[in-house]
Amino acid sequence: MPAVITIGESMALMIAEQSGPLEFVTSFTRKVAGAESNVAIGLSRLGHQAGWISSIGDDPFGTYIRNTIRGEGVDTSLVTISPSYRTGMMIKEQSDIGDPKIYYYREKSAASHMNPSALVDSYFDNAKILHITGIFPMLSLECQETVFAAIAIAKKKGLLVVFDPNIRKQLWKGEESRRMLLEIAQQADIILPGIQEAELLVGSLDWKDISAAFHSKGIRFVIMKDGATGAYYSMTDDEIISGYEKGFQVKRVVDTVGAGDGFAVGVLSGILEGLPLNESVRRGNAIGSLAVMVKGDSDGYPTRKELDEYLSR
Ligand code: KDG
Repeated sequence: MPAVITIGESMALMIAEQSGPLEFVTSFTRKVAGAESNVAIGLSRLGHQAGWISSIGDDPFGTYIRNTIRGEGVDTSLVTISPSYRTGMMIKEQSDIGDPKIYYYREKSAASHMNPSALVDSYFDNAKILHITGIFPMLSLECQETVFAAIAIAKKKGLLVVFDPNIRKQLWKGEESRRMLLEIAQQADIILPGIQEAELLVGSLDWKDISAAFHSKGIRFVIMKDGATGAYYSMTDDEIISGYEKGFQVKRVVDTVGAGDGFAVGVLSGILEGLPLNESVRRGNAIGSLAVMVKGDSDGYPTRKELDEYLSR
């Protein structure tokens, strides 16, 4: 039974082998993309039991995704194969300046048609954490309902609810999206936004004010990513404990996609292992930095041995 449960869509990821506009690209590398399965994979590499709830199409990409994620040791027993819808796809352009452009082919995907019937109460029995991102509930109303139903089960069973807003421009519907993400955030124990995401959700403020705004909504832990620079953290107990953990410098950034999920892996694994918050955040920074040095979302996530070596350099 998993210690951490995630729910979301994963897609076949095609990474362009040449830089520049896609119309001139002739070869691609195939990988798996999906914020929630990234987190499950990262935790599994560190030896934690993680479960990923999803739906895939009855097609070769669906099989590839499920087998890859399962091969990483993630529990996929609640991944259904849809008879009616396909597996989503994502294409990544390569750019020599800045982050790559992303193209989604995910409308009408199997995962975007999931509904609360995908959830099994007893699956949550021995779990400690439910990890939700803002991507999945943006896909459809049914996905939104699935997220709220999962949170309700998690709360009933005493799990910590972790929410990473993971705002995606292509899925964003303005005020409607903001309201919905805030509604999820209000039910979370821990929120992991990037600074710009936090500003979008609660207004442009200084980080302490942003944390206070989230705390006033009942969120106990606010951990805010500041890119390569580091991350702020703030925790309400009897009093507020807050601080900043500096990021890890890397020689060359190849691709930042997947770094936020790597950060979540560090924080969540730290919490599961009872580390103090600042050490969990430091671990998040470490895994985020390992993720940006390679192309695939999760290829840079470390095993336990690799993490220990990296942290003790
Ligand atoms: O966090 C990484 C994800 O953005 C990427 O794997 C793709 O899940 C994805 C999405 O929906 O954009």
